[in-house]
Amino acid sequence: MTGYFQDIPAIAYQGPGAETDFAFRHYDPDEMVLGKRLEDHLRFAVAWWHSLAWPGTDPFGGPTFQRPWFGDSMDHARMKADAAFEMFRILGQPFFCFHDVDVRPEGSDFAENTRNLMAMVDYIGEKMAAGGPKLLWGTANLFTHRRWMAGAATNPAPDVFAFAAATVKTCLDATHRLGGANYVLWGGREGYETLLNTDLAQEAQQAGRFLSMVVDYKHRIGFDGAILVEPKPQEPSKHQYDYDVATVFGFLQRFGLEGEVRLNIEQGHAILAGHSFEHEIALAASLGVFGSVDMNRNDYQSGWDTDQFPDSVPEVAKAYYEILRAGGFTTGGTNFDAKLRRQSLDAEDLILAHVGAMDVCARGLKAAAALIEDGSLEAARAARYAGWDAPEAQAMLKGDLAAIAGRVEAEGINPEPRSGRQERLENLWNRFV
Ligand code: XLS
Ligand code: NI
Ligand code: NI
Repeated sequence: MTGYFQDIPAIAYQGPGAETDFAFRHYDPDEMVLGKRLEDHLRFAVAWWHSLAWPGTDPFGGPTFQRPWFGDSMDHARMKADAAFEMFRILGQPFFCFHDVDVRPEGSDFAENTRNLMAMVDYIGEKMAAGGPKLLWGTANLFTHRRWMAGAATNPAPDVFAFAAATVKTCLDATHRLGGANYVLWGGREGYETLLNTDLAQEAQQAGRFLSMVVDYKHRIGFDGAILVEPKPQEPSKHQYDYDVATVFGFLQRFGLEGEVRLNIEQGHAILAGHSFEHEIALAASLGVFGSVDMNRNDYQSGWDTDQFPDSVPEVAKAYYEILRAGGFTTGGTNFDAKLRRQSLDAEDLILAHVGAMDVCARGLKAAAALIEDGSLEAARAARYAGWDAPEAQAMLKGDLAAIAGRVEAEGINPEPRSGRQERLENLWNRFV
């Protein structure tokens, strides 16, 4: 016991009329929505890095947080894990996520990193077995240490590629041992600073080979979780190769990996790429590669991945609508890849940030589910495309331009434009959200 969260009660659902801040008002894990418990729809996860490892720095300022577990020893790492599971017990969320560097101290070489990681995997495994949450995903941090400054898989130096491959192997082993439901790759340094020193073709080959080896190793050890790539267009690199869903899908196809790898889509990354979160989710679903989400929000004026907790029900409702349309999460879930503001110093800030975000997501998902249940929106969408059910329309998709031209002339086809009814659908949407 660290005692860090000692004055904070376990959070329970008390309904919208709750009289304390330390309660869920909308997230009742057992509430049945579309025939499934809300907890099983949302599959919430806490991110170890932002909640337990991030010290409150920003590009101009040093650490503002003073957690008792900050330090470089195994004792600190164990205290951090103790605090993590105390936090998890208070929130009662079903999952967590971590990078290797979040849970272990940095060693002097690869062997020491691996020893530290595996010792922490044992320690965390015991806590999970004692009733803690499950692992939604594990990942390797291949972006903070100076060795990664020119990339990990796409580094011009083969030794850095080797160190990255070895590190991902151990992180896959760790994730497998902890029963992870997924393994994530986010390539913050897989991009470039300047074209003047960059060989794009070479770096793409390295990235393709690297991901293929990850998939091979997953099968070799019998890890049955999903491999997920997390797109982001820039930050920290200038131009990241996993730009957005469309770009990553093209990359997967190029290396024959589209049946093996799915996507972890983050709200703030979608915005940085000039898309909406729901666009990225809907596109991934339409391509059959939707995996999981990193839930957060950016400050819309800053142009930076500010990783704030979600606070807008209408925004998250649009995301959950696309997730529900796609059939809901399978291995994936809602990971709060979100951090406090650096003035939010207190233990209770960490808890209340998650409580609020979980309530926002619950309200959003329930609104989206009500719209699905109502069915009018999907009926309108289906009606808009209904013409394609006709045999002549289907034949056209197998036909050729000359045959179609003949039919247009013979039948005197001269289409009248029809309303897209956008405002009417927006009105419908707003009756639910
Ligand atoms: C950074 C990413 C990172 C990944 C995991 O922007 O969101 O947190 O989710 O490496
Ligand atoms: Ni991010
Ligand atoms: Ni993320």
